[in-house]
Amino acid sequence: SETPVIHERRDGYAVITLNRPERLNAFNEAQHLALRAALEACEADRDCGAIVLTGAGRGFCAGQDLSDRDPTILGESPDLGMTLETYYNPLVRKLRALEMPVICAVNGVAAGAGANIALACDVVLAAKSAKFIQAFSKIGLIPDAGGTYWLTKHLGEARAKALALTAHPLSAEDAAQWGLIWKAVDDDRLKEEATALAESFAKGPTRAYALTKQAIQAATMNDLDAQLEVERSLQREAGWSDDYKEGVAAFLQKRPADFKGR
Ligand code: T3D
Repeated sequence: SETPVIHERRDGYAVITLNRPERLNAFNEAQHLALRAALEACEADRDCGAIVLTGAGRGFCAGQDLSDRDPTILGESPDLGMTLETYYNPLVRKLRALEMPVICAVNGVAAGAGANIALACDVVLAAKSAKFIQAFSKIGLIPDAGGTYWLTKHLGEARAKALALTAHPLSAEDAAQWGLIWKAVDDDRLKEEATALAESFAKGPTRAYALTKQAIQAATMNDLDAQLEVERSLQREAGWSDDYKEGVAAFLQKRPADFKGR
């Protein structure tokens, strides 16, 4: 296909579609660079209140494009530490650092780094037919793109290790039931649900969303005392926003709030 990532700007939010369907949207360099550019454009766009990340065709993303790692062509072993440092790690960090919520609409199989990039997003919806596969062990690698972190944090060591060691395909419904993702939805409802969520985030108190995202991410590293401090300082900031004043006024006046994102 002509362009490895499609970036559509809609009313208040963006939809970013991985677009190498013939390879199940596996990542090559061009797709990495196009995704990075799309995310940076969203970051620079003050009126972009949410992002939906999804895949074209029957898959979400099959991880690294292994045709670029063919040992019979490459000869010597590639430095995978370098490719993580150059492509996957900055992508995961960007998804976590973006102020707007990133909704992942997992439309089909999510394998290897494809699964873990989905898990790096803030709210993950998956089509019931989708599967999450920590495919790495099948080719002699370890989970990357944050996989060892997401699996262990969300599921605990027992399930994390079994998924990583066996490459067992986890259904969307099990992923939701296990607490790895937000929810599994009927295939024909996925796009609608993801965009409805993006629309509602776009109309919401976007500054509060950014602070919420920051606070919850900090919680994974903090003890309660430290986290109470984080809440104190971020809530102080939220309390100074116009949206907070509007939210309280609207509540008291029994009308819908009209948030401005500041
Ligand atoms: O290298 C580094 O920089 C380090 C970073 C590593 C990160 C990683 O992600 S490593 C893990 C890489 N990914 C995998 O190992 C997954 C490989 N794919 C699969 O196991 C299967 O394709 C799936 C389980 C995802 C889906 O299976 P299925 O049966 O639904 O589809 P398929 O027939 O296998 O795939 C359809 C086509 O996509 C097929 O091409 P063809 O035969 O029609 O021409 C297949 O080769 C291609 N494809 C799927 N995944 C990849 C791929 N081509 C290149 N790379 C892929 N990862």
